Amino acid sequence: MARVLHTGDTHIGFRQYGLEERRADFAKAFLQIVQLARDESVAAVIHAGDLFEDRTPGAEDLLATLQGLSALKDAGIRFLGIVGNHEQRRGVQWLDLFAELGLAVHLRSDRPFELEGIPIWGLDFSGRREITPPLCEGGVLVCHQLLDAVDIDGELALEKLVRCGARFVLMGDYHEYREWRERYNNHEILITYCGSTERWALDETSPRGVSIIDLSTGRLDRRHLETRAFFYIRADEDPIQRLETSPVHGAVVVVYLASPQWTIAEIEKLGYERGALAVRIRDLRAPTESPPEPSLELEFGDIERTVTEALARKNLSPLARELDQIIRDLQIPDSNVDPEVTALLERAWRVKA
Ligand SMILES: [Mn+2]
Repeated sequence: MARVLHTGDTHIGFRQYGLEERRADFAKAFLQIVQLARDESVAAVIHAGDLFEDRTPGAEDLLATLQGLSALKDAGIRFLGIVGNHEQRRGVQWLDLFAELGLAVHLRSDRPFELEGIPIWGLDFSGRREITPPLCEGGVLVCHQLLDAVDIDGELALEKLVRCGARFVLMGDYHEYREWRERYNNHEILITYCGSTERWALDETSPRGVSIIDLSTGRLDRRHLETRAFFYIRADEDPIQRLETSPVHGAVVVVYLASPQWTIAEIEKLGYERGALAVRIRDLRAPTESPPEPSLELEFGDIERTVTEALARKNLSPLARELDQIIRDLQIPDSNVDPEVTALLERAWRVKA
């Protein structure tokens, strides 16, 4: 009886809102999953890509990852993974490094890995429009792509995926948990997204979790993850009153602001006074002729941090953030910025907000 834990989109190393606390949160969520896998005595953790936020995780991110992978190995639990768009490199992948250390298996599309007699194929993220899943007769396929069933711009058709012959398709890339049961050639096929493990974007409002899947019976159970509190204030609520009467200490406060009755500055100020970790305003008000309101959060002295925080407030697309990262990375010589940016654009032809 092979039970596996399906996770993905852990985005370790994401310094969300320019905060070290958030960076630590993403690593903590991964270690929580490791503990869960041990408690559940699963045969394997299947990671469907975007283990890291980008191609260049820091030493503390790698340390936490190695600690997690070692703890799995000590418990006799396999870590089977594929490469997502966020961490994908041109040459050797981080996953290959972990495989070399005996801590992971990089699943392949040309030959399956056998887990208790069940063949498991993997397909790394591909930026090509025409994706042909391998034939996975009676087994498991792990991939990191956007299905047309969740996004009209999705590059992979659900209908086409069903024909790969797998009994289970375990997916990453889309950050919400989804599950479809389809029939093909008189077999049931389970296609599922596990969802991200920490809130990577403000609109990821539902609770985060992972899936425990029994590959013999097809049963899927969700397990809840304890993640950073996000406190949402709707556009039809009074943000000042809500902040004054709610426990927001340590939380990320997200305010949808539709009324000109309040200023961004006063909401931010109150949120921080109440001990919020971060205050994020989604300004839904109609743009006016007046210049944009200045924000409280201006710090001088550390220009790099100031720029990072200013950019973090911009709701930039992942692609824009990656571009910024390449341009500001002191380890990339100026002469390499051009080819690095070109390579990034070639790879990331699709942009998700
Ligand atoms: Mn992702």
